[in-house]
Amino acid sequence: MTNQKKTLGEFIFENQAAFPYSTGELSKLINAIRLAAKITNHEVNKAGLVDILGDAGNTNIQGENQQKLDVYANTKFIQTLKQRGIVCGIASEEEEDFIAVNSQDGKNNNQYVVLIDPLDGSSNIDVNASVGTIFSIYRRISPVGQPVQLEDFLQPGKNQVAAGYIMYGTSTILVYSTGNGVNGFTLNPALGTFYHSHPNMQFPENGNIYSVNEGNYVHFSDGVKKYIKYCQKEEGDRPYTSRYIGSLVSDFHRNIIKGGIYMYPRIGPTQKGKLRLTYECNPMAFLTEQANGAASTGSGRILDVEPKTLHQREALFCGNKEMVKKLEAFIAEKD
Ligand code: P6P
Repeated sequence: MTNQKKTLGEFIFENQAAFPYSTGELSKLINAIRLAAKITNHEVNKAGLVDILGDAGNTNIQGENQQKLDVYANTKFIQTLKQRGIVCGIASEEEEDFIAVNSQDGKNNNQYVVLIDPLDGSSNIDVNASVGTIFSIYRRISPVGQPVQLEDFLQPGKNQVAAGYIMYGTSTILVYSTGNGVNGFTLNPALGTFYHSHPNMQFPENGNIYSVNEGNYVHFSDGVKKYIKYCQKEEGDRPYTSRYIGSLVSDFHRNIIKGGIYMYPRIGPTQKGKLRLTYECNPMAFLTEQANGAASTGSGRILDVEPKTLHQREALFCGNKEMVKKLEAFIAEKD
């Protein structure tokens, strides 16, 4: 079956040809991500067999226990991206500050910055649930030399030139967009090749799945609570189905295929979000809009938010346009 489908390499080449002005740098960058995905996949898939499971014995800058695979994925993606001489800087959930990448000529006029969550949902590793890598790519704003955090890394999500994720699940799939729709590529592990398995991914017209950690219900705002009750009410096409894996990439991937909304509202007395704006919310919001969906903070477009710090948190509601619109209406009415 796979021999009837294009490989990722063929897809990248054909799409690069569509942009004669492009220097092919972005294609090289996607190829670097493809390589890092294969390397990480190999480790994730055998995590149960070698002593790479469990706690790496230290915590990341978020104060979260770093799982060994988190550290491994972070190292591999940074190494691979550095080697290709295309990026001038890399920011990661696992690194307090961004990493400047010097080019061989020492001038560092590489044109892209990449922000990654190397292994999102890693608390699922020990229970063998799917996890993922999320990436976000921008053109640098500063002219040359060392990248500048404010200018280059804290751009609004609408400036992204590409974004995507790799989901390490029952199969390994790379889903990404360079601003011309969303496409998915499934890895044939026997050949080590990604095949174009999901052309032109779009949220279905109607969605009937809602994904939220209802254990936090008491901490949600009145508008979010009202929307959840709306999802559960027996009326018209409802009640909707509740599905929540606790892995953003996995919940998102199911919803883009079957139709639904993913919600991580602000919670607790400080009403802060959990997800990070720059390398979780923004890339998923870019993909959402490219797949004819909507991505909101609850009161505005995620991609319009001007980031203030590298690891700042934000609420995320993304999925079918109609579902997100309905949620925003409840928030506007109630909050
Ligand atoms: P909770 C994983 O830690 C993550 O960042 C997302 O992948 C996931 O959707 C969410 O947090 C799960 O958080 O609080 O429901 O366990």
